[in-house]
Amino acid sequence: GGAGALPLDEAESALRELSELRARHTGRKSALAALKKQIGRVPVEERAAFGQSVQRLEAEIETRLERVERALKEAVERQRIERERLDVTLPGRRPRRGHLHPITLLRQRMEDIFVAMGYAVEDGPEIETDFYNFDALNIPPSHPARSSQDTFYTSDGLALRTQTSPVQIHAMQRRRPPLRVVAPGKVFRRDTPDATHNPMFFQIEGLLVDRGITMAHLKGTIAEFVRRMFGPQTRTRFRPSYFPFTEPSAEVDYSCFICNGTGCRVCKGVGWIELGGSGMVHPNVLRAVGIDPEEFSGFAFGLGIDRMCALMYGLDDIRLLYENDVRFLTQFD
Ligand code: FA5
Repeated sequence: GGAGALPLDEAESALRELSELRARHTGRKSALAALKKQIGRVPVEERAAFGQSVQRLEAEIETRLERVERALKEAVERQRIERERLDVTLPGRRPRRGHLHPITLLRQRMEDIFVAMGYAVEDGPEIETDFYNFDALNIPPSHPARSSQDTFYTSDGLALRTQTSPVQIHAMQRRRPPLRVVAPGKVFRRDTPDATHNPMFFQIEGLLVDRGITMAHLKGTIAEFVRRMFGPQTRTRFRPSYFPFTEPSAEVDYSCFICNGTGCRVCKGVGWIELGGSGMVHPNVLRAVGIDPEEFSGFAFGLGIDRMCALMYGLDDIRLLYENDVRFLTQFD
C-alpha cells in the first residue's frame, strides 16, 4: 500500500530486489525446492498430507511475492503517468516577443506624416563619395566639415555620410521635378559623445522641388509637420542660419508649450527646441544634377531624430538609445 509514495527509482530497485527474493525462496536451491524433493521419501501414509502442506506453503510464498510485485508495479506506473501528465487546458507560455527600437518607432511616425503630405520615402547609402557628401552640395573643398577631424573616412577615401543631405542628390538624379521626398537614416560625425551628441545618430531629410516654390512653402510644411507631430498648439520659429547647400538658410525650432482651455505655458526648463536645419535649395545644387534653377526651385530640411526621441520619451541622455541595455529597451514595448 505504501508503495505508492515511493520515489520512482526506489520502487524500481525494490522490484529488482523482489526478483532476487523470488529466486532465493522458490528457486532450485531454495528451502522450498528441498522440501519438494523430500515428498517422494516421506512414508506413503503421510505423503499426501505432507505434499499438500508443501503446496500450501508454495502458494503462500507466491501470493505474497505477487502482492508486493503488483503494488510496486502499480507505483511505478502511477508515477510514470504522473510524470508524463499533460494539462492541455493550461494557458500557453507566451514566447518573449521583440519590439521596435524607440528611434524606429519615431522614424515611422515621421515618415507617416510626410507620406500623408504626399512625400515618397527615399533611401541612400551610408558610405558616400566626396561628390555626394560635399561637392554636389556646394560645400567648398576647403570647408572644415570635410576634415578628418569631423568626418569618418574609410581607408579607401570614402566618407561615412555626415548628414542625410546627399540623398537630395541621389533623389534628384533618380527623379525629375516636381518631386517630394523624405530620407531618414543614420549619419556619422566625429563628435565627442555627451548627453545630446553621439558619433552615430539619425536624421530625416526632406526635399521638394517644383515650379514657383518659395520660403512660404517651407514654413507651411514644417509648421504642419510639427503640429501633426506634437499637437495642434505647437508653434514653429525660423532663425537665419547658413548651410552651403541652401540659400537662404534657417534653423528651425518648435515650441514646447503645454496648453489648456485658458492658455499655454512653457514646458518646464525648455521653451524653444531645436528641430534642425532648412532652406531653399541652392541654385548650384540644382545645377549639379542638371536641373535649371531658372525653371525650378525647391526647399530642403534636415531634422535630428535622436534629440526629439529623447524629449518625447523623457530621456536625459541620447546615448541610452545605443547602449542596448534591455532594461532600457523593454520599456518601449
Ligand atoms: C545638417 O546636418 C544639415 N544637413 C541640415 C539641413 C538639411 C539644412 C537640408 C538645410 C537643408 P546640422 O548639422 O545642424 O544640419 O544637424 C541637424 C540636426 O542633427 C541638429 O539639429 C541635431 O538635432 C542633430 N545632430 C547634430 N549633431 C548631432 C549629434 N552628434 N548627435 C545627435 N544629434 C545631432
